Amino acid sequence: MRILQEFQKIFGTAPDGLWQAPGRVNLIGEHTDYNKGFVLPFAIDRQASVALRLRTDQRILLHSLDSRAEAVQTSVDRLAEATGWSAYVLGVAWVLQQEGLSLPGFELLLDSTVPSGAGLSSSAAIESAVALALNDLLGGGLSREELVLVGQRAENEVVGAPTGILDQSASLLAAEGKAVFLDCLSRESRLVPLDLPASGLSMLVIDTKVSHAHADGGYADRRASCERAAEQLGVSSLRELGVEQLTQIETRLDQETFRRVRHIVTENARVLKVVASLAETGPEAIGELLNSSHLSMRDDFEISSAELDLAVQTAQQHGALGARMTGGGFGGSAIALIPQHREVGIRQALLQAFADAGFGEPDLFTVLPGPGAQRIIVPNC
Ligand code: GAF
Repeated sequence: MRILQEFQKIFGTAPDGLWQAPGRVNLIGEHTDYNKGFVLPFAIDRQASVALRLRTDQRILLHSLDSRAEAVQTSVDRLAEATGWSAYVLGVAWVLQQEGLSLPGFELLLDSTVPSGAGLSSSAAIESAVALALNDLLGGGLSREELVLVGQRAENEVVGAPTGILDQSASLLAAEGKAVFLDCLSRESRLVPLDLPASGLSMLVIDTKVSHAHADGGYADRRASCERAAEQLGVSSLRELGVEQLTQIETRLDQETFRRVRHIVTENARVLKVVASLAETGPEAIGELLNSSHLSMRDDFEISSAELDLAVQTAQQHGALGARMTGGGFGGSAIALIPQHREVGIRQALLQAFADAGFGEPDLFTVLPGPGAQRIIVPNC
């Protein structure tokens, strides 16, 4: 494997091991995680790979096979100063240190096939791979659920993005052919079968190439708005509110805040409906729920973009069963649930629509629900 050969070249020795953690597509349940609601992501068959070797001193050396990511040299007493791509690695190391793990220096090489800025959790993939690696090598004994919180804390406190537990949960708790149904209040999760090929379906990702970052203002603004609304309504989180209460809630909030709340409340209900439909009928039954989720994000939560709306609309018009933007929004990717035999036509239509609108060419690829984070067993590691 290239990462192992390159590790040997850079550090002059083999790593202690190799770990992989996937990016994710969120099937449905957007911005519901930090509102203690429901989410239904699945891991995609693209991942961050991390080769890592512990050192006997305090030095930390980080390299990436991505030529845009500069090598970083630091030490275990300077973890919280991390910036750029190294924050995802060093942030996790910092959290583990804060939680009492005695951390030696280490050498790390990263290789990722999750596109960054595409709303597919490239950062959580790195955090999850590093968390699993350090926990394994240092005998941390943390469960996967605990590692989810380590990744989230790294993201919140070192990277500076006020995100929830969706992305790390998808990366660490996923399984092949399954989606992860997660209750963000109890933190209980259950794997839900998602066999797209058996229904003659594919999941097409439309990466608009309009980059997004959760440390930017929009994400934090939506989170703050939800928290203010919960306070105003006297509930500990928006999870406590049901669709039947919306009419009564409307009179107590300003119009914009009400629309934010309506997105969260209806999105939670949609997640539950998707889980029920998958069990009763299968993925062919969830298209309309994906479509209404997108409208709710476009009109109520206002986190879509012209490119995402065009992607969704074009896919719908050319035979998708359903489509929606996925992830935090303000750019990134949309997903479209499509009959396999319509894939060629839908791809052509998307490329044409983007060109006609004067937008940059989107990246189009299909994904399958893949395995969660794991240690890859390789000889001599
Ligand atoms: C991003 C965040 F990291 C998640 O926690 C979640 O809030 C998501 O946006 C929106 O559903 O991926």
